[in-house]
Amino acid sequence: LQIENHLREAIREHQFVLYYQPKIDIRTNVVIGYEALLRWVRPDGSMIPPLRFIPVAESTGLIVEIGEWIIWEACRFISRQQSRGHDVTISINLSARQFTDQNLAEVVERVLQRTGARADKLIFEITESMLMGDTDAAIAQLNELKGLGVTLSIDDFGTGYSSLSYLKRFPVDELKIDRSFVKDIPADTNDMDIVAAIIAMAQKMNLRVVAEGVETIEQIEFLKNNACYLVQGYYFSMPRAEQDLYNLSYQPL
Ligand code: G
Ligand code: G
Ligand code: MN
Ligand code: NA
Repeated sequence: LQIENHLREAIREHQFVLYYQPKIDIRTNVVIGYEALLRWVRPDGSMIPPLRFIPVAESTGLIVEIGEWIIWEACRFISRQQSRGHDVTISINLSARQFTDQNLAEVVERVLQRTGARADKLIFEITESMLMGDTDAAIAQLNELKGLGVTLSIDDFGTGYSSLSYLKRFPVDELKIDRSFVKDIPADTNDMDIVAAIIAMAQKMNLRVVAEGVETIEQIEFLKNNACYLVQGYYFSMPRAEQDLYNLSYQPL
């Protein structure tokens, strides 16, 4: 209950901020987009990691209100980037509660209209488990979102139970290979086989594929050799505050 009250206060007192992690095309080292990651900054300056409060926000339903703010903030970010002439995407993580919310598409449509953000620059990340329960409802929600022109992505791919053939039933555009399969490349040949297989199958299904948690040049070489060209990870950048994005040396400004 205490953290719940703190969360309400955090919403009221504007203590949430979005950090942004670049998504890079490793053929050119160009930043093609960012993933928005929520941060809670307490008045004393300390930062509370999302894993400590998102589960509470989810179980209390407060995530819907916080999530709506995230959508607004991310679209305002796109809009600012557009006016700088930066044609970048923004990826937003959706929680299960948000994804099942009947008003989600309506909210997204309104925010796109009001901010002038281009729908095709907005990507929603959902996890495999969110597609599992009520499959028909999930497909309906995905279709409603797709109808707005946004892009849909499966986050943490490989950690859930869905097969690629199962995924075929869902109108998604992108797979993000979970960091756990990337982190031990090239030491773990088993993980290398798994990642190569995911990339090959994603290509056959016409899905864009993104590798997460890339930290070393060896991992980048491996991904390039297997024709996965979109990556995120500490090798390029941790998630950063917006004002700290503009001095990244690899960004072609
Ligand atoms: O940087 P990192 O510690 O940000 O994120 C930890 C976890 O919290 C990740 O699984 C991430 O998906 C989740 N997370 C981060 N930001 C958000 C957000 O805006 N909404 C939701 N639902 N989850 C988020
Ligand atoms: O679950 P999701 O993929 O949305 O969350 C991404 C999480 O991974 C965030 O907590 C983010 O800070 C973290 N992250 C991003 N890149 C790296 C990386 O290269 N190494 C590690 N250890 N974590 C990363
Ligand atoms: Mn994510
Ligand atoms: Na992930």
